Amino acid sequence: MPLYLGLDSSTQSLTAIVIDADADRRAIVYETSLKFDEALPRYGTRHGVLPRTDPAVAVSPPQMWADALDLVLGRVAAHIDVSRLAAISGSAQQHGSVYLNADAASVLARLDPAREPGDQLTRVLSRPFAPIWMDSSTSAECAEIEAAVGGAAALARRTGSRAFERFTGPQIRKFFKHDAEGYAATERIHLVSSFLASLLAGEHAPLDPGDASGMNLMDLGSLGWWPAALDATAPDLFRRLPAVVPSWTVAGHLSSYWQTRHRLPPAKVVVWSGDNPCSLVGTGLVREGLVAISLGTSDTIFGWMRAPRADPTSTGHVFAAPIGGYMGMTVFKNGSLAREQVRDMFGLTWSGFSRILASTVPGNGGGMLLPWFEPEITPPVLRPGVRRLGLAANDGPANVRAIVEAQMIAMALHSRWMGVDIRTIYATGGASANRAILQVMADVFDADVYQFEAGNAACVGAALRAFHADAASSGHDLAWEDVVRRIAEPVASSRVQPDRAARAVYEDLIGRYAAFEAEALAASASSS
Ligand code: XUL
Repeated sequence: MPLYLGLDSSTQSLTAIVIDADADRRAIVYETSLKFDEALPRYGTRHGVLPRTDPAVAVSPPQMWADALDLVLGRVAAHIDVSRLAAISGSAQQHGSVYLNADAASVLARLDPAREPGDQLTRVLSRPFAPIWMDSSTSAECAEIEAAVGGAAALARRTGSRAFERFTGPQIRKFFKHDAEGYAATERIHLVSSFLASLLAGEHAPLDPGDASGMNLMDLGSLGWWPAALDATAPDLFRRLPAVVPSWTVAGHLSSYWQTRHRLPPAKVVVWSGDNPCSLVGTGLVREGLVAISLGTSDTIFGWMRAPRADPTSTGHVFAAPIGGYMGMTVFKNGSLAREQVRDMFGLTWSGFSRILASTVPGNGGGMLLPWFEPEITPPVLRPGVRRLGLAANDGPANVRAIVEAQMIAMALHSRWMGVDIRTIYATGGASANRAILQVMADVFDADVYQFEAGNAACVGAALRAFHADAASSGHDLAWEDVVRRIAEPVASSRVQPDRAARAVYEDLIGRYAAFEAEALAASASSS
């Protein structure tokens, strides 16, 4: 029976998950992961990002992602029966872009299998580094694009989001304005997802509508490029962008490079998507009324929606969903790295952090913090800085509880626009393994929280998308409920229930947090 491989190229790591989709034996049969900083130290990244002096700028080397793919595919080939590998798909951090010159097509088709891919790709990059989702350096371009298309609301109505600094359109415009020569030499602009799919297939791969929604360039209605947004972004952009195709499209087959290098078969390469759209599949959110929270480098909250419903507060996004329909989502930049900063400030291990969380009381005696270690996406904060109220900066236990409460309260507040009465939350991402964090989540949302067997729903979703597309390409249109069965189902025994006694505490704290946040935003607006 066939096997399906899902890959997830995230900010800090690359993961692979192989599933056996046989109806009776359906299960994850292999999983492996590497951290970019540790496995590929020659690229000099920290948490997957190149060291920076300006906190607004965040770039990564695309060659590092390519070499990571090589290492992980080597491991996969050594551990599974490769003759059964039918299809591969992937998930990638969203918004990041890779700029390739006119030599790319021939270089991709003729990589030397005796050598690693990264080094061979350097000469096809028309922009040496890829700006990634953590970049917040394009406020000027956001304003220009919004003005050119008739305002933020017009852009949001058409593309699903007002202009956001990390979105690819503003990033492309900045590149065009600051390096016109580099832009002129660019023949193709890929997202991380389509770049890695191209590398697998040995030819330029298209984009899926889910990841293309994170560019401020795609018309959510037609699922094609919106000419007004393209014109507002950079000249002659259409011919530089990949086509947008249905998420279950087979983009090609594993190229001869991988076949020779790792003795892999010419498996189908299914178009990749973004990590959040893939997580929608990997958490089995194939119907309305459910939400998932992903606790990773970014924290995100999302759910499927039948029709696009714009966020009147302009903080959230509507993306096309890789299963058809749409998804609503709100993204927080101060996720795992903010939790890690608090852990490190007080010299704790993760188990020490959890013990403190479990032994401190909900509401923290009223002490709060705003967790803006980095510039924040939701709510928009360009100048970072942690603000505390009724909380001593040197009180370790209180700060541990305050960071997690702040993150959960911010998620509860800024997901209200999605209009879901949240009774159940599916938790995924690295920190979803931490049940003390999930208890705070359950208490703040007053909802049941469930975990999954595999912590990386994006990667599971990519493998399931490969399975679905393989069937679709052979004329079998599988229902998504069947695709996700037994793999993207939460573990029933993992349920974390809300503590009823905490309810009144959080009702009060959420209101006070909202006021504290609004005050801090108003103060920073008046000082800028
Ligand atoms: C989504 C976003 C992040 C990245 C992280 O809009 O910016 O969740 O996808 O990988």
